[in-house]
Amino acid sequence: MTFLLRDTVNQLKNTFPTHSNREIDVDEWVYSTCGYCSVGCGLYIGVKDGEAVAVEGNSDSLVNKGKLCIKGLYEWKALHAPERATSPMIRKNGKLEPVSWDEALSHFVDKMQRIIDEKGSEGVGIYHTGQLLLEEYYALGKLAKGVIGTPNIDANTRLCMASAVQGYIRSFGTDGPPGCYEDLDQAEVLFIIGANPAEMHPQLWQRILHYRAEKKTKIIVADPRLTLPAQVADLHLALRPGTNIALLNAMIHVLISEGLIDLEMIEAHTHGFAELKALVEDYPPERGEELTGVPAKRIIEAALLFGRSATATTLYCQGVNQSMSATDTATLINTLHLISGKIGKPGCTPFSLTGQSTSMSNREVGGTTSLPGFRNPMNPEHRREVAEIWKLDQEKIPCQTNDIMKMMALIGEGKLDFLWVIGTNPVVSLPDQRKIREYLDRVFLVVQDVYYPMETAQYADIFLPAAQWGEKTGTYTNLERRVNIGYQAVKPPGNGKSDLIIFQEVGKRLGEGEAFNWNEPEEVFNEWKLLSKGRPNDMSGMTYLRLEKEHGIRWPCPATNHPGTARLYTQGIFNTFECIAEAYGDFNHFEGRAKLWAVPYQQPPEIPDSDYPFWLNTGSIIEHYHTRTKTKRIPELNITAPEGYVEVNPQDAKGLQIQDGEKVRVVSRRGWIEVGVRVRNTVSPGQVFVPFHFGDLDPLEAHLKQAANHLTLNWVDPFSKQPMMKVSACRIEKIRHSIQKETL
Ligand SMILES: Nc1nc2c(c(=O)[nH]1)N[C@H]1C(S)=C(S)[C@@H](COP(=O)(O)OP(=O)(O)OC[C@H]3O[C@@H](n4cnc5c(=O)[nH]c(N)nc54)[C@H](O)[C@@H]3O)O[C@H]1N2
Ligand SMILES: Nc1nc2c(c(=O)[nH]1)N[C@H]1C(S)=C(S)[C@@H](COP(=O)(O)OP(=O)(O)OC[C@H]3O[C@@H](n4cnc5c(=O)[nH]c(N)nc54)[C@H](O)[C@@H]3O)O[C@H]1N2
Ligand code: SF4
Ligand SMILES: [Mo]
Repeated sequence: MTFLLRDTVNQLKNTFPTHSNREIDVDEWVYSTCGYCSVGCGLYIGVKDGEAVAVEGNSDSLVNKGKLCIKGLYEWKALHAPERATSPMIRKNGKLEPVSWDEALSHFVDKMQRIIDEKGSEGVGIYHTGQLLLEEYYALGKLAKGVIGTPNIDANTRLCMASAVQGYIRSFGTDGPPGCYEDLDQAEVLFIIGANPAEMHPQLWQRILHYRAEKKTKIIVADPRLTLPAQVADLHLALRPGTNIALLNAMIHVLISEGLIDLEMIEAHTHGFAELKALVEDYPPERGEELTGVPAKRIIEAALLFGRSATATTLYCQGVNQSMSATDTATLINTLHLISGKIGKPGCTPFSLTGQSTSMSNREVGGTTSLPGFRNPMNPEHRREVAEIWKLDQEKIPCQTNDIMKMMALIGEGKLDFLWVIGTNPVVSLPDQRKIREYLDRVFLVVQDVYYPMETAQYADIFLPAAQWGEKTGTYTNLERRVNIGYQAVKPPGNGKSDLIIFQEVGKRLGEGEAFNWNEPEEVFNEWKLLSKGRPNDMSGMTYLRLEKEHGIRWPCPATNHPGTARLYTQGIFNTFECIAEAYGDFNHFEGRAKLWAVPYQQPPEIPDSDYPFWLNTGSIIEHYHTRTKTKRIPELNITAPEGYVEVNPQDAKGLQIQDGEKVRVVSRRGWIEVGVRVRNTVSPGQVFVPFHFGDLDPLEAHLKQAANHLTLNWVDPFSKQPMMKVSACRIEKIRHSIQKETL
């Protein structure tokens, strides 16, 4: 128990509101938005003699009211690291050598053009991120789909939000979280399934705790681990990994049998109730218990708490999106809210927690599967509208795009020869690393990042140094659809250029100078606004000035005197009209009704057995952000978690005869890692948890073998193509005949 307490204290300390920085001597405070998580905290960057020296929370921000978590507070330090990339590089004689921008981009475009001539545009792939600015995704989408015309474009949002997006589309016709932060304040019940906001969305969690103290909000947490939210919840449902569907079906069974549903809503605004009712008849709470391991009486208690409350909001994140039946789970969460009438009104919404600071922006402007404005790439009218504003050839725009795991397979098959990786680090973050590294070795690779060295650059043929957060101007959409602005505070080091400028230069070199001829980021925003007009995510009433003055505006905002929109679907009219919907599917014919999905439980493709007896769960911790390119360089963050580790339950540690701090080997069917053990009762017996942040190809860490994704499964959700990183099987091996080093 002592360890649990120590962790809890650390976590609380880390999420504590910041003190004021205003006494720091600066020349200027520049209005901006946090570049880490999707909560979207408003802040100012303090600049002294042209350098960032501090960050201060924006006390007028409606999101965070001046508070920041420890990551946001120290974000300015990420700009200063000695490993900031300052020059383009080309691999010569096996080594990346500095070259001019002209040489790097000429080589880049020549090589790309040669591959297009040989294999068609399908020979080229682009894999980007959730961490650029809206304007940059817009420009990149235009370049990839309107100029290059490749179907091979995807982003790390595939690993993150793809299932939530597909869930929204399949339930409501288009993407977009229906609710807003006020719903968290007002809900009588918060159902947190597969999310750990205390560590991952810290200021949102502070807000939840604040209103809970006032309003006695009841909290239900469904998570296999005893996370901080689970520790303070009224009800913790410690379900077996991969069993979300079984839990939700059993809860819906109780709601229907107890009559805790909204028949008026169901009849007037939805389709598919009969199928749902028939399916959940097979999921009485006792069957729920059998499949999930959660006692039937707890499942009933959770359903009654949810069903009897006047208002309830469900928060979910990677424990849904990266778990078994991910898209189905997202649709079932939407279904739960639809049948209970808990949507489109205060305190009531299904709410996907987005991950990165601008992954919503990427979704909005069509950076991956869709076209700008949540348009359907299969719909000829939507394609025509986009091509018209782009002034580019409609025929080039791909009807369908490939996800990153498919792109990797195409490299393996010799069909994709050129890959441009922008703002993501797949050599740490993609599953089944052995194969990923083989593929990256084979392909002609361009890496565009802000640090060098970094893991993926080990495989690069060309490296392009980019400007990062604080060094460029543009917009960020947070997880409640609030668009905010961040202004450039300082210059990028050396010869670094903003991603936007790099995309413009590539567009010009490909002969489409006119289409990329913007002088300022706001000109890009203005072009995008034309495409957003009349769409569900209409931003045509926004200007940079308004965004700053009003501390962000939530879409839709169709006119310059429109205040923005707190909640979607308040009239029960959904976007399932064929002319609006973001994809084709049977829901297209529902003419404004939402679709209720009936989905059976399916067992994960890999479960523990005698060779690999433990459930392997991977995820994030508060100290680090993703692959740590920023956070490992910030001592205040790195100090409590400098190396990879595995959490093991005390009972299992005893059985395996391993001690806290001992280094062990964690082995799966795909690979192994060697990391220190943290003996914790935050994980249940039979389960282990490995944070995915740690890599092993940065020269500083090359002696370690610690990337969780050596272990994970290459298995994607059939609808969203999102890899399932939360559920697989492993074993723990004691390392014998070696000196045990205390790493923790
Ligand atoms: N400090 C920090 N904050 C971050 C990030 C970061 O790297 N560091 N990343 C940001 C990004 S991009 C993202 S996507 C979010 C991620 O935020 P979260 O999704 O909240 O974090 P995870 O740790 O990935 O997973 C959440 C929980 O899902 C649980 N889980 C695993 N399997 C299952 C299951 O089958 N069912 C259920 N119900 N639960 C399960 C895990 O035990 C874990 O506690 O955080 C964002 N915020
Ligand atoms: N096993 C397992 N794997 C996971 C997860 C998990 O829970 N378990 N979580 C997944 C999730 S939710 C996510 S979101 C992914 C994240 O995985 P990645 O996208 O690989 O993680 P990051 O470290 O954020 O990579 C961003 C890169 O962009 C660089 N960068 C930062 N700002 C800029 C910029 O402005 N321009 C450019 N060009 N580069 C920039 C950074 O230095 C960094 O190298 O990992 C996924 N992988
Ligand atoms: S909660 Fe998220 S947005 Fe706010 S300061 Fe922390 S990392 Fe940044
Ligand atoms: Mo994410």
